[in-house]
Amino acid sequence: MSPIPVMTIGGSDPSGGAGIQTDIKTFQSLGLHPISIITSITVQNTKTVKTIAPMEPDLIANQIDTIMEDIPVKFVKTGLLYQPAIAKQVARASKKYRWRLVVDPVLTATSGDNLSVLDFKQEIKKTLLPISEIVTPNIPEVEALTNNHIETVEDMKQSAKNIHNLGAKNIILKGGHLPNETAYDVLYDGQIFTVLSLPRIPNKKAHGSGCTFSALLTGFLAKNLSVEDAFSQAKSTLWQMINTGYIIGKGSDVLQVSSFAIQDAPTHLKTQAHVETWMMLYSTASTLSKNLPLAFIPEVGCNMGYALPQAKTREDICAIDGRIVRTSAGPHRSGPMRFGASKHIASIILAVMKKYPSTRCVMNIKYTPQTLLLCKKTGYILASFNRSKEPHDSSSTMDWGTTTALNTIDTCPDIIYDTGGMGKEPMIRILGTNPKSVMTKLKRIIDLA
Ligand code: PXL
Repeated sequence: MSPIPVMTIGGSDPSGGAGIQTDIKTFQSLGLHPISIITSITVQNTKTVKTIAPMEPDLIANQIDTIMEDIPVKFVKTGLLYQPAIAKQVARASKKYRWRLVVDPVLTATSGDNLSVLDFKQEIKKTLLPISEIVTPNIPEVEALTNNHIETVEDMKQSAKNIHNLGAKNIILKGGHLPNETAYDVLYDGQIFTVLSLPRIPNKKAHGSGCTFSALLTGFLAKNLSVEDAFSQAKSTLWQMINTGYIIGKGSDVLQVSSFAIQDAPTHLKTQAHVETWMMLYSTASTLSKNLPLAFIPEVGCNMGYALPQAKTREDICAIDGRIVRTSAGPHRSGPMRFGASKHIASIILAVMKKYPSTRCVMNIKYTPQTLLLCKKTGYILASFNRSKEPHDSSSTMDWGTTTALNTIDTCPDIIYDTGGMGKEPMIRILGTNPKSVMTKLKRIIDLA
């Protein structure tokens, strides 16, 4: 099946962080076919926008019509349009071709530079917002469009209503500019409000996040998600793109727009503790999946789990959804970090935490007699269990085995191992307070090998 074509109409950002360039990267990363109509050339780097040269509106219309003669585009996002005459051409085309339109009402850049001419705001209120499926203003933009002053989530809701009254079907108001620890975004569909929040990622001044967010939204709509689901996925994906963003110049960060960020986007980071747990596991598992020697990866794969403080259920434990597996190209992490992802690892951690609440992290490595010898050489405390002793009515081997091993000594071990059973691979498990301490223990074992 060929990829779905999705169109972006916006400005060129030669630094590659915002505008058409990030939209193309976003669509491509989602497996969609990017169509790009350039409305303007901006002269900018990661520090500043120097000038904007708009294209002739007729030339823009000609690009659009020529594409539409040929390619059946349904999903379109607009970014930097700059001039009323350009907005008019886009509105004309959207009506003619019955687009499902996402409008990012770009007025100013993150750097504070102006990205529209004076009467542009009035023009889009009149022609573009009334025909859009989703409008995605940020706080300064919605303040400019509504003349409201916004300080709270309640203010955001009121302004979303005001934009809805202009005719837009859905409004997603991005709250990132408010000075909160948590970034709240509000979706209003004319009836209900959906408020999503994720903790702010410290020390990131991301450029292009507005463009990328609306490109993600448009892409997820094209992939047949509902507005609400597209909103939620776009938000967590953008969060991960910021989280893994990088510095390429002397100014703002650039997002990491890639299929990896889309794959790894977190779900259900409900509290700051969830975020911290997820982030530490993510950074450790990313290192592991690059550097773990294949000889230490069991046949069933290697997993690492890290629990919230006071974890009580499997849902409180974050682990790799899938595992780190062996491939001929090296170790490969086959899925993202997710709370509730591993029943196996969760059973072990929960059993350990009942007795030693601060030991919240476990990973399993391949058992060989040699590796067990290395573990002993490190001076680590070892405990073990014997699968053949498990009672028939035991409900969880891992819970029983872990508890049994812990009961053989009166301190928390660094290692719990078992030598396997009928059809069961023997296994070594490294315990620690967090992913970093487990990594340190693993490294000492590897270094002895
Ligand atoms: O983020 C708004 C925006 C849109 N389009 C282009 C930009 C920017 C911000 O810098 O450069 C081309």
